[in-house]
Amino acid sequence: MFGGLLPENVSSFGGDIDSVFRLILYVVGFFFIVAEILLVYFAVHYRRSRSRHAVYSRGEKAREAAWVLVPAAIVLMFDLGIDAAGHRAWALVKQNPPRGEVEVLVTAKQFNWNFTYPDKSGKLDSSNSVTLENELHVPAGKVVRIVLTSEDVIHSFWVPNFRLKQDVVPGRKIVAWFKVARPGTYEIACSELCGFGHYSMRGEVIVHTEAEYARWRAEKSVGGGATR
Ligand SMILES: [Cu+2]
Repeated sequence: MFGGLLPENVSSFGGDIDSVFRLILYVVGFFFIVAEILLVYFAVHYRRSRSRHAVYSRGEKAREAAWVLVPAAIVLMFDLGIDAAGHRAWALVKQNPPRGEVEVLVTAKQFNWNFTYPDKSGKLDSSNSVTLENELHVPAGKVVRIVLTSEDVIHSFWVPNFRLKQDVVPGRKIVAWFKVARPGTYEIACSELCGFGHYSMRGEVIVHTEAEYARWRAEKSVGGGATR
């Protein structure tokens, strides 16, 4: 249904996010079509005509209220259904991040993404840790845990192909994660208007095969255990 409309999903939880998108599209789409059909029907059916005159109706309070309350209750039921489905996806993606097999510190600043890797002894914040600009290298098939922080304003870390979007807030360290099965290069964008260079705040996630990633780590002196 979304073929071609959304960027290809490559992350482990992307399918769950897409099913929430689809559910919302179906529910909202259904009510949109019903409302538009009724709108046109009423406009045509009750148009001004010589043979019929307008009537003054005092109405009945209960019946009038029912016309509002019954549809409101129906819409609320659908809404709760969307909430329940959304909550399942939310819990999976945001609430209990799995233990990371690779950990990277992401520092956003106007208008770059800095990715810091642990040094040989596994420390993320030492003077030997390795920092790359706008390039996030990760292995395929592993849980990658990213810790997001900002040096200046609020940014938002967005990888459309992963269905991952997380605000990056100065003064806070927010954890996010992803797991991607297929090697490839995927675009990172900032999705929070953060200043005049916001449009240029982009980077790339390069998902390597495990062997390639090990080579890359050796080359860059990135530490942190076999994968972490
Ligand atoms: Cu930004």
